[in-house]
Amino acid sequence: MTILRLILADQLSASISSLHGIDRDKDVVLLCEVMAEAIYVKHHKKKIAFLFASMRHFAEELKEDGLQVRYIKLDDPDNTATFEGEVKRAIKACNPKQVIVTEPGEYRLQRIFQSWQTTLKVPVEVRSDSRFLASTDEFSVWAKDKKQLRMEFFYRDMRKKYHILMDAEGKPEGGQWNYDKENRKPPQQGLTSPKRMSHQKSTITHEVLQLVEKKFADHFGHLQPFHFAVTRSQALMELNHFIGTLLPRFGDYQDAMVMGEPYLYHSLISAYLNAGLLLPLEICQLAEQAYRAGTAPLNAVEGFIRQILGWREYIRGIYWLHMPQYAELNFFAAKRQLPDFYWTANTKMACVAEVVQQTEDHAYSHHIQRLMITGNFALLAGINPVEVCEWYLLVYADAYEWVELPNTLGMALYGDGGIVGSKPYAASGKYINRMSNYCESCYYHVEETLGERACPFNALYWDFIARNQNKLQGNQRMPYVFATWNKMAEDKRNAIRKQAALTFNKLDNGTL
Ligand code: FAD
Ligand code: DLZ
Ligand code: SF4
Repeated sequence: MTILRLILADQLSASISSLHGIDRDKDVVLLCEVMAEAIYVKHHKKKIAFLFASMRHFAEELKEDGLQVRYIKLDDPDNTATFEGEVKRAIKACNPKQVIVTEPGEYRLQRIFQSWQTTLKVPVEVRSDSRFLASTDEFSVWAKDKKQLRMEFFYRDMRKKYHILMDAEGKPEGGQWNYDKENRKPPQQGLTSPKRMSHQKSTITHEVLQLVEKKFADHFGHLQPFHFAVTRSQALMELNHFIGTLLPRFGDYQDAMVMGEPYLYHSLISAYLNAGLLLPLEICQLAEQAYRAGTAPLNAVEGFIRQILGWREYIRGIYWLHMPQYAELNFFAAKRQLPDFYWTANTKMACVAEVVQQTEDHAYSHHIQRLMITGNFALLAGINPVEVCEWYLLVYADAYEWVELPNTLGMALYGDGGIVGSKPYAASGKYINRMSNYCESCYYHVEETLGERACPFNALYWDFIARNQNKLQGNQRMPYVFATWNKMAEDKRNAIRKQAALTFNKLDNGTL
């Protein structure tokens, strides 16, 4: 008898566990474009187009491979708009003895799948997602009894487990686990990056672009130009281009930000990796091969591998370890509304305007832009984490809650009180000026803390420190900051706090 195998938009891997043991003659694979998933947060137009085009191409590949596929398009007249409705319709049409699905990347959907055990008339098997390099059980075992869950130690275990960048004696390649000290260079004058790929659009992709234009016109973001890879072979081209051309300088400019250069030496693979078009181990192994072949230096290769083998797996572990309570955390009790300029880029702060504009154009910004520009501003200004997290979830093509939430709530906002980060990533304009050329063209003056044209990040930084001194007092990594604040003359401290109040006024009346 038939088994119905449901595949979600971020499960587009031929090796996905829900397809293990498939009977090509009897079983039916279901993929469905459903309105509920596109609008529960109003995803960026490019993100929806990327996912629908990738789903349709993946379905074609499964069919070419001899599998029976039931593909439901968004504008199918009978489309019920939800996963549950589509699974019920498929059960009616195919009469399966069982439904199999791989665990989703969001707690919200896990709950829905669990409810199917009672609401559907056939048994449902939810399989673990073997594409990740650490299972959620493995992560829980690692986390057990640890006071602090530091990524670095988890990462070392993962290096050993997968024999990545290890020498013959079982020691880390080059003698060190982490080469970050050699990375993070400020951008040199005139730093640009090589031209990035653009993929030819198939009839399928053109159809999807028309559909998205028509149905999601009011969503954030520009749909055109659309350069995304939408098949595994195109995603592999992106990966190979990165490894061959950009990886050697990845480490050096990992944290750099340059006006008009959204990508620099970043890989741009997160959307493909998270959707399943690429797999984490193959990426790490390819990067390692580049090091062994002498085409990329160790600092770049180690830094890149750490992001995938370390950070990505660690972040997922944190999500499943702490959900559902995690999403409710708000360590600083931050409650200010998300400013309009997160949608319009209409602010005199050149750094924020640039990152929001780029996000609107590409559904992408790189890590330091997410962390130290839009994230840092939200942290300093005390923006409500729920609103910030929703913004990050919908604007980026690579965002699913398992990866977006711990990065935003934990890393950027310190809203989890230190589960992910050992201290808040709060920074004044000085850091932004060191790592970017944004300040050169800004209305505000980065060296100034007081006055009409003083960089807003400066007063907001000290105001954040002063506001939260009690909450952060016990933090081992912050005494120097508090000592500096407390040593300042009282009139200077008062002036800074007054400047911060004026900045908040401007924020509230839309003139910042
Ligand atoms: P590169 O800089 O080339 O890095 C290589 C790969 O490492 C990435 O493709 C990604 O798969 C992985 N990686 C790097 N850092 C992280 C990290 N902290 N967590 C997980 N994976 C990581 N990443 C997402 O994939 N989805 C998100 O929704 C997301 N939201 C974020 C929100 C905030 C506030 C912050 C600070 C970071 C977020 N990240 C997220 C992590 C990181 O910013 C992106 O993975 C990265 O910018 C993607 O671009 P890239 O592929 O060019 O990455
Ligand atoms: C993000 C998204 C969107 C926009 N649309 C769909 C869809 O139509 N069908 C689908 O299977 N998945 C979609 N997704 C992804 C889900 O909302 C969800 O984030 C992931 O499947 C979690 O694993
Ligand atoms: Fe951003 Fe301040 Fe620099 Fe302007 S001066 S770009 S607001 S850091």
